Amino acid sequence: MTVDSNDKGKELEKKELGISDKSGTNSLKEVLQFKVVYWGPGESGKTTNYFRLREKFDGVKLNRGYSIETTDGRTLWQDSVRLSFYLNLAEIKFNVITQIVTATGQERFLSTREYVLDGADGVVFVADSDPEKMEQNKRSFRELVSFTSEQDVPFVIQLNKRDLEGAISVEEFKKELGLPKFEKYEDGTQVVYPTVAIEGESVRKCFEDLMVLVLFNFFRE
Ligand SMILES: Nc1nc2c(ncn2[C@@H]2O[C@H](COP(=O)(O)OP(=O)(O)OP(=O)(O)O)[C@@H](O)[C@H]2O)c(=O)[nH]1
Ligand SMILES: [Mg+2]
Repeated sequence: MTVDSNDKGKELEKKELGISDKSGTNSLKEVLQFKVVYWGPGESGKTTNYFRLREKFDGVKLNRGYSIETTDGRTLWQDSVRLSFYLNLAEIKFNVITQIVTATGQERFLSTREYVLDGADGVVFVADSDPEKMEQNKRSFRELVSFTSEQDVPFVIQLNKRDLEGAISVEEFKKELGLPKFEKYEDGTQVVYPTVAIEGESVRKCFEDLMVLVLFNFFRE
């Protein structure tokens, strides 16, 4: 390479790296950006939800996403991926970028959970259908309510592992958590979303319904 072309190369590099003081034509105002957190007790299926969503929205992924786990498959820090999609609501098409993260359910990492929840625009609470996990479900739910009530963050409740033998009934679960007996709220969202995350059952529906709540909340503010 000659000295000359090397210099030219440097000039080009400088130009490409410079940050223009004019904003681009692609105004950020046209894109709505949100963060959705999967929350719940240890091993209720948050990471499984995350993997199924990543598969279902494979075509709209902005990055590959990551999943940080301990050697025994528990979430150590968080899983995270960003999706870019259109959300259709009342015949209006919204251009949306959503970051999806899962919190760790492990008690000893409570401080990381608060961090993961920071800036959340919506939460999917993933509960476990195992009757023996009811105390953990309740504790985790209380924790979530205390975090979200201050910030008015919308959430939906998912009752996962419906395939388990001896799974708690939806009615009993609602009673334990102090939820209303009816099936749906006036806005059409379900009080509880029964899912089988390992099979991907109802995972997408639950996420989409939350996104609608997130969008409503955004325009209400
Ligand atoms: N039977 C059954 N098992 C499930 C279901 N969803 C997840 N699991 C299993 O439950 C275990 C825990 O799932 P994860 O998705 O890792 O749970 P997590 O909530 O991310 O757990 P932490 O990150 O440790 O808090 C795994 O063995 C999953 O295969 C389900 O719908 N049915
Ligand atoms: Mg996990």
